Amino acid sequence: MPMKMGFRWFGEGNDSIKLADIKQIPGVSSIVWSLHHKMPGETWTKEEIAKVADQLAPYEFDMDVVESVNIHDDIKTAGPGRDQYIANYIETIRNLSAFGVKVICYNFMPIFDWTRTDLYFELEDGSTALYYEKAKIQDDPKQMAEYILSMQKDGMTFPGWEPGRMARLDELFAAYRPVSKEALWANLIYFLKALMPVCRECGIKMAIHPDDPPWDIFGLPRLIIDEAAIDRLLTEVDDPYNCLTLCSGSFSANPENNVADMVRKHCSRIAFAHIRNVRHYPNGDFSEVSHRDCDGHSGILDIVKAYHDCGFEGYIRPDHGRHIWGEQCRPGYGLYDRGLGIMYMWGIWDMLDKLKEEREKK
Ligand code: CS2
Ligand code: MN
Repeated sequence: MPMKMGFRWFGEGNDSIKLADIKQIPGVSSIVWSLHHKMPGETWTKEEIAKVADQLAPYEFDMDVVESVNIHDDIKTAGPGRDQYIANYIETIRNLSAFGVKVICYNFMPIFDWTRTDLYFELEDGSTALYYEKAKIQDDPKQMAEYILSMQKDGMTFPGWEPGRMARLDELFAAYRPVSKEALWANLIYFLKALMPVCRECGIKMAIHPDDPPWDIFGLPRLIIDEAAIDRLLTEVDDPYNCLTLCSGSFSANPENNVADMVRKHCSRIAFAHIRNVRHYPNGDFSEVSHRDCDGHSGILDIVKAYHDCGFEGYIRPDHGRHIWGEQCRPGYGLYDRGLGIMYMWGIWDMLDKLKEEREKK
């Protein structure tokens, strides 16, 4: 069985892209979905999940991968509501399993999800892409949050950037102030240990997404940033249902991280692969670029080859793409460049299959 190709879709009314268009990208079998109107901590009901199942059914897409069921700040800070929110999460897992969900991608980033300073940075070919300018992420988180929120158009939500939460930034920073990196680790492990028995029973893998970018920002500790962190996470909760969403773009924003090595070392615990290419600038800034290996520094060829060598059978998706051909879409999530990314991945994969077959014939 080969890897299973997915495409992230933000849901009816929350995405400019139609399922019928995704259907025309070769080889996509999974829609990577979520209930984007739910606040972190709320239980997802079977009725709400059933609506998405009904939308996907005519296209024969599976709903095996959810990205994300976001985690309430009380779970991350060990706040007063922690156990109640964990109980809600468990109920959501049970409800998802009734629809055959196999993987939940989530992250444990404090306050902010992915962080960028320019969502439409112009590349030399006239396309635009997400950009991170180190100097701008130093002192004023509010300015950065305001910028990101100002980019939300047509009532579409940005996961992890709920306006309700962003309006409470002072309160949130105060809640995280006593939470050291070690305390955050302890809270993550507590959460996962509480979930594992239910995950085993339901056949659902928890697949953590790395912190993006993989370093502390605005004094907030970030955990899933390198090889040592992966080792720690997989050892402290050594369970086949405690898995990774290995995001090549997130990890490779730090040039010290070698994503292909991570794949080779941890393939059996990677439930979900995000493929994205990043270009580094000498001052530590980075931009996102096309999936083509030579356009960036992430090592896309090595990474895809590592998955192939390991016989990866999990789910994979192109992560962010550029904005090309005048497409009006959510930042990073257009149809065209992600479609190109998929064809690039299949190109590598199919050729590796063919070479393997030829070798075996000899
Ligand atoms: C995305 C994330 O930036 C990225 O790489 O894939 O926003 C991802 O969706 C979340 O962190 C998952 O919880
Ligand atoms: Mn990602």
